[in-house]
Amino acid sequence: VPAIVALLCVVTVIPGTARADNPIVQTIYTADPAPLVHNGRVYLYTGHDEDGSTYFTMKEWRVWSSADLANWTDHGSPMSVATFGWASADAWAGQAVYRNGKFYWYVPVKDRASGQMAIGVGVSNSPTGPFTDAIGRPLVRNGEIDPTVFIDDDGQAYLYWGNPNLWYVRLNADMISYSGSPSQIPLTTAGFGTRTGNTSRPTLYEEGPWVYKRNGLYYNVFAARCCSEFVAYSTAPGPTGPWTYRGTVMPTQGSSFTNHPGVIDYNGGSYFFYHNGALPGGGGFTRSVAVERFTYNADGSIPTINMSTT
Ligand code: FUB
Repeated sequence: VPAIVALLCVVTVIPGTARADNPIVQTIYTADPAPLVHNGRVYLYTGHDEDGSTYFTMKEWRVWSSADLANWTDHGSPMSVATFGWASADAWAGQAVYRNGKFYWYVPVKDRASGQMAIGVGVSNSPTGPFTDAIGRPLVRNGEIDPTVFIDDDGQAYLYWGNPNLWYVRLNADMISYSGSPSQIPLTTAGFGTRTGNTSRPTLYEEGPWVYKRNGLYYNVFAARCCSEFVAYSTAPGPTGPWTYRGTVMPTQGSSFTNHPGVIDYNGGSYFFYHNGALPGGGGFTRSVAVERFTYNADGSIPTINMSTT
C-alpha cells in the first residue's frame, strides 16, 4: 500500500462560501473529526467506523492532512486500541495538540480493568505518528468520553470531556499529568440551552465538546440532544466559564444520529468539521467526516452552517 494516497480533487473556491468535496474521506468510514493546524498544514485526526458496523465498533484512529482542504493525504493509522496496553476496545472521539516539540493525542478508550471508558494520551514527535502511550495508564478514569484540549495564551492547558457531565482539569506543562481534581462545569440551561422531554438531562449538552479561544472569547462547540444530535455552542469570558448558550451551529446529523464538531481558522478562512452518514452504506455507525467553510458574524457569533455534499 503506498504511504501517500491523494484522495480528492481540487474544487472551486468561492470566498466566504467555499466548500471542499464532501465527505473528505471516501475510501473508508471515518468519524469524530479533530483538525489541527501545524506549520501551514491541516492535520485531521479521526476515528474509523468498521465496515458493516452495528455499534460504534472502532479499533483505530486515522490521520489525514491537507494544505488546501481539498486534496488530502492519507497517513494511515498511527494509533489504535492496541497502543494502550490497558485498553480493550472503543477508539472513540479525541483531539491532538502540539506543545514543546511533541504531539499529544487525547482519546477515550475502554479500560479493560474497569470495563469503563477512560481517557488515554498518545505522544509522538510527528503529527502523523507513530504515537505511543505517553504514560502507560489512563490519564483520567471516570467513565466519561470525548476529550478536547486547549492551551490558553498564558500557557495553561485545559482538558475538557464528558457525557453525560462536562468536566475540565488543568493539565501540567508536561501535558501528561494534571494538578488538582477534575471539576464539573455546571450544566445550567443558561449555559447550555434547554432540552425538552428529558428531565434527567435538562440542558442540550450531550458530548463532543470542542473548546477554543478566538478574539478573546472562549467557545465550547458541542454535540447537543442525543439521539438526533445537532451541533450547538456556548461562549464564556474565561476558560472555566461562566458559559452562556449561544444557539445552533449545525441543525442536523445527516442520517447519522450523532454529529461531532471541530473548528479551526486556517489561511484566512474559518472551517467547521463534522460527520454524517453521506457515503454509500453510511449511517449511524458508518459515518464520514466533512468540512464547511464559514464566516463568523461581526460580533463573534457563529452562523448556522449546513451540510454540503460538493
Ligand atoms: O464515535 C464514537 C462516539 O460517537 C463519540 O465518542 C461520540 O462523540 C459520538 O460521535
